[in-house]
Amino acid sequence: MGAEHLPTSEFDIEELEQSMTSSDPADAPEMVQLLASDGTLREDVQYGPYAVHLDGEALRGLYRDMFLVRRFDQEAVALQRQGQLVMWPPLLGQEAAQIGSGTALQANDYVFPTYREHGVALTRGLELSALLKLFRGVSSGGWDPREKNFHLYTLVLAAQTLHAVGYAMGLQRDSEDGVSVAYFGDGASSEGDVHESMVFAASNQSPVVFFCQNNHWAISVPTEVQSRIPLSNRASGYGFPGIRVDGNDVVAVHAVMRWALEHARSGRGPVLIEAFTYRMSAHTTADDPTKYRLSAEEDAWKEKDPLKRLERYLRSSNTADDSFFEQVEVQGDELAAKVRAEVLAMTGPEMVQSFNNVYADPHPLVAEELAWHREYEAGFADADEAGESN
Ligand SMILES: Cc1ncc(C[n+]2csc(CCOP(=O)(O)OP(=O)(O)O)c2C)c(N)n1
Ligand SMILES: [Mg+2]
Repeated sequence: MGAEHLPTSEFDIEELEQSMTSSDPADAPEMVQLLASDGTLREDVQYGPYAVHLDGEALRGLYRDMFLVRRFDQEAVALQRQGQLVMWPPLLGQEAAQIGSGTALQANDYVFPTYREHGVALTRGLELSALLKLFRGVSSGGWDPREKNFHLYTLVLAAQTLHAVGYAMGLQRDSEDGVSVAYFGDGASSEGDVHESMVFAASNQSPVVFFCQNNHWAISVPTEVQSRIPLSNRASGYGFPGIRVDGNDVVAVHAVMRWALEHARSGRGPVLIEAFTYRMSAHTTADDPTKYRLSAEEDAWKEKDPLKRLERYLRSSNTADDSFFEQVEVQGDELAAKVRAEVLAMTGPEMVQSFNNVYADPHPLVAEELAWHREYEAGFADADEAGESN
């Protein structure tokens, strides 16, 4: 076992990594990249045409969205640290994968997210503070999914991939035009639900895009443990296209997503996109990544920061100047202050609500338990009064 990996790890990561690199290089997917790390644009015959519509204003918009969701995420972490949220899954590092893909969607497309798709939520026009209701424990959802075609956050790994395919099959049967999009992680790719989803989607040639954010970690388990081959290669086993895209390149993600949506929308069936990115922060605020990964790895990915990369391009091409970046920072602080005020004003549901939600109709057992609970709570009222009189 490599010394750089935890002795508690059950896996020989070095051996796994070697077995991946020693497989036939012809099988290694090319990674689509349109904006190189140094901030220069690249030609791409297949996907380049899907990005030509991105003029200066659109590129500045992509940067603004990435900046705003990063600022929102930072505020959510602070709120959790101050005891205002129970926990929070940060998206730091995945802004390009989410903003690039979300901005390629049409209003009638339908998104089935995991619990980390804060950037996609922003592109759908959700009030970002609504995302925090679940994590403050005041709601089991937080928004009406039908308003923006953005389903509730799903914490049961990969369950939403089945929902997405079911929805896509419904679209086919209703002759509707939208595309269903299933977001999921590299870890979730090991779930049986993903396999079943892909089989059904392929068999039905359903209009669904599987968008896998390979952020390299499933809590403390590295991607090498989930798959011996690049994840995007799995698509060919199901019989549909799989594309690996540089997930920290917002332009490439946007272009590849547009291509995939067009493919699905035109009746040619599903597509798998693997957005190759990195979770720069902890899995959630309850996690400590220093226990299972090296800071050298984190530092290497910091160099590939999606915001810095686009900033380099915007500056070197004179598409944006200091005043633009200053303005975006002010907007970020305004958003953070708004979200903070909204969260602090959120109050929890009455306890009776939990009992009312058990069955559609009244039930004697629930009524009995509610009566017990009321009596139990009333016991504290006596204690409070006694406390006050002392
Ligand atoms: C069915 C199921 N098994 C286990 C878990 C516990 N769990 C929550 S997140 C997570 C890791 C998921 O990793 P990945 O799919 O890569 O997504 P990421 O968190 O990296 O975005 C696990 C194992 C769960 N929520 N659901
Ligand atoms: Mg992951």
